[in-house]
Amino acid sequence: MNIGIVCYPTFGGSGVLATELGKALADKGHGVHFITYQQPVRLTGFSANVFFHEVRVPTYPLFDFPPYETALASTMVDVVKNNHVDLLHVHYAIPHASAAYMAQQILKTEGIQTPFITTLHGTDITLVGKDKTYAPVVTFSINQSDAITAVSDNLRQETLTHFAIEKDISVIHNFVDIHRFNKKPIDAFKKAISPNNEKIILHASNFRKVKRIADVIYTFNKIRTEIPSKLLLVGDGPERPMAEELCRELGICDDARFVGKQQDMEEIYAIADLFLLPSEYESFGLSALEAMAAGAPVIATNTGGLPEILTDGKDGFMSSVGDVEHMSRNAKRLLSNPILHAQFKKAAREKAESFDMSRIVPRYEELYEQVVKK
Ligand code: GMT
Repeated sequence: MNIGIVCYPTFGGSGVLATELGKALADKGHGVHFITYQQPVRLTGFSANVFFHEVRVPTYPLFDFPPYETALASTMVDVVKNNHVDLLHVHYAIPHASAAYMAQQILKTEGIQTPFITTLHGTDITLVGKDKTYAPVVTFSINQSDAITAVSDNLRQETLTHFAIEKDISVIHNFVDIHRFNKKPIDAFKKAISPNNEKIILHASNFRKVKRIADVIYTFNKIRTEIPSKLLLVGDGPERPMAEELCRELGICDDARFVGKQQDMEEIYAIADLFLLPSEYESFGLSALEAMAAGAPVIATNTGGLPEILTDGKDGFMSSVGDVEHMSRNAKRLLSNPILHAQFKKAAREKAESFDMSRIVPRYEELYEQVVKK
């Protein structure tokens, strides 16, 4: 099958998931055409079955806001016509689903039937999509999709609660390549971060408000009073200056290290003793799953789809949003007890195995078969 994948090319979870899905499909022999404004960050290495089509948005003095959605729809039309694309799979509703609908209508006028599938990832529903400015278009384009998927039961429910959706939404959870995330820690790297064998506490995100980065830092500040530890912060985004300032105020700059956006996440997860994800909301929490695949227990909030991955008290701990006292207490309990920590590490890895790509990717393939046959 030839599949057009539309996604954000950045480090965000939806782009990462879409890229990993495309690579997995290409490995299984499908032709995969990525359509976006930049090469997706996780699209590295060469595969004969992978194609990248850049969406160019010509500027013009009249445009205060260059019309990306129009350029995207036109590029979709071009890619479908010239590459015998069987279906379009768009990740993140805004503006990808409405652009796909537009492309579909244009193609129809030329006698080409191209179904499109919309995968809802989270903030396209829970934050941005709900905004009155976008909601009518989001609702319409989701309803026009030939199939809709959501990355967790929770996100499916959120979508049905906040939008008038007339079609079924299938839940297909995020997945992970458990082989890729099963790396042995690189000693030199571990030593660079924790020279005296301090515990390594990891957080990775796009540093947006929803991630509650301040809670990461407050939790760590409480942990370090009892457990010699280092905080490793991976990623970048609008909350980073605030986070750096907070570390300065608390006087913990020597123990908290900001390393920015990173490619080889499997090497980083491998040295982590614990992963912190105190988000306000996570539709799923792909970073938590990747950490678990690397054998890092997770301390997270009991929000959104996180309870669908984590089992409280077995492979991680869950707390109410903002309860840094509870999060730090659980972290200290885990990090001060090597036997308990080892049990959690094993359980985290086992849990991640149930989300391995070998189990989840075929679900997308089945869906593709269904919509193409319709
Ligand atoms: O985590 C982010 O803020 C990025 C965001 C995105 O859309 O790029 O991630 C969302 O999609 C991921 C992949 O499906 C999920 O694992 C994340 O939980 C979800 N983020 C939120 O719901 C905040």
